[in-house]
Amino acid sequence: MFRKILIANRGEIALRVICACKDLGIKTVAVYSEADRYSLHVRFADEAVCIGPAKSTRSYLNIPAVISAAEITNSDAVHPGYGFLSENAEFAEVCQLSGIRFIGPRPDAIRMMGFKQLAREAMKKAGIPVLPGSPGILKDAEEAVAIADRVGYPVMLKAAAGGGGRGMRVVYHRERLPDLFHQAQQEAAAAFSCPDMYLEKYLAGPRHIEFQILGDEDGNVEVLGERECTIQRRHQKLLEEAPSPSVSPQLRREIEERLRKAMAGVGYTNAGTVEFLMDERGELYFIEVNARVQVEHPVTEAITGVDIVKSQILIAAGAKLPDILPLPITLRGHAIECRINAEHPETFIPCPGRITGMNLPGGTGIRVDTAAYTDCVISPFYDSLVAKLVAHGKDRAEAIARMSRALEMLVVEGIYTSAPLHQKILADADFRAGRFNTHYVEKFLPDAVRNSG
Ligand code: MV4
Repeated sequence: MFRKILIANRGEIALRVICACKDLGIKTVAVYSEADRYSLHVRFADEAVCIGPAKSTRSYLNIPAVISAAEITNSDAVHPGYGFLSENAEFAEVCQLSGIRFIGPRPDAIRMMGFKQLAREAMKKAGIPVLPGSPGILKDAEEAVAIADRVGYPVMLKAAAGGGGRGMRVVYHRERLPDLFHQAQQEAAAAFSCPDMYLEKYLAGPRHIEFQILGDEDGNVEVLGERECTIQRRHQKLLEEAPSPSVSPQLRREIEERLRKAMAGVGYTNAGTVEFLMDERGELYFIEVNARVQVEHPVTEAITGVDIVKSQILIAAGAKLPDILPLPITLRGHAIECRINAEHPETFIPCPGRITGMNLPGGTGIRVDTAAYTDCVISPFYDSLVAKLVAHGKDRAEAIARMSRALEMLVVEGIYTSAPLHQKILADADFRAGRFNTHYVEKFLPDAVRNSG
């Protein structure tokens, strides 16, 4: 087992990893930027190393700085959290070459999942349903037109190295395709240093559903059910739940069975998330794999009783899934997460600043993951997540009731937060009935904002 783990992250996820390490009796090393000197991950880790200025490219994304911190502290392993270096195959490689265990998938698996078209081909070959589209990377705009004619419009052009919505274009008309192809290609080249594009049939107003995977180095893969992540705006998830109100036990069993084989087939290890889109008919189509622990992992922890971060650490240390998981995995009740962001309630523009006073809710069925405290500063340099409220209940109605109660008892003074929007969503009849798609949040926004956004 590891003696000491360096956490290459900040905020609530750094604290989350520290908690898992403390539970396992493992020493922790925090790294921090000059802006994070007074952050809780620095305070609660056993050791802390400053790795550079506030700008993340010079600190949390600075591979030599992170590796040096691991070396001078004699750390056995690095946990990357989410974001920053978590899906950087080169970083994972440098860790291994420096004799530091990277707590995540192997570099080649991270690389494959980063090339979305490669992942798509591999999943298709393994029997996972994908949307009709190009068989590989598009050679040029002419080939794109030929394939789009076959697939039928609308189609979506996607950057092979993309993700999070950048380098994507929806194409409704044949005549517009060459132009949009070149636009998307240029955006992709600028953003990811890779102009490769592929295309898929476009699904209008889908639901976004993702399955949680754990794999060990013996080739065992387990699926911990799915999360419903449809409630989002501009590719920022706002509220997630597990299980999805629109996945039947039969569909879950079917997808889980295929995913176990497919992910074992590509030799996937550690934690990962397989994302799907669901159409109006309730069919699921693979879109991409996230090779990291995700922000919304606590809803899966609530309904499975599995500590996902602890599992990541044990897997990286060589543990086998049958020895660390309560198999077979069973789902208990329903969980909801609300991401409380520092942002203006109407424009969704980040509103960093000092929190002058706060009360965090608790009580039966409530978990709060946060690194915020009274007098802390939500920095403009990083994401605007202030806290994750997680409610667990025997069913969806009880989880909703507990979340509403938690939101009422949440106080954050000195900054604006998204909490009022969450209250509106939880009170909405469509949300309560499970009637929503990816366009759902737009209806809560004032017309002026909706039109300009
Ligand atoms: C799509 C799609 C419709 N059809 N692919 C957005 C981010 C990236 N991970 C994939 N995304 C989408 N891919 C096809 N073929 C619609 C989206 C999409 C979306 C997906 C999930 C959640 C929110 C979304 C918001 C806009 C677009």
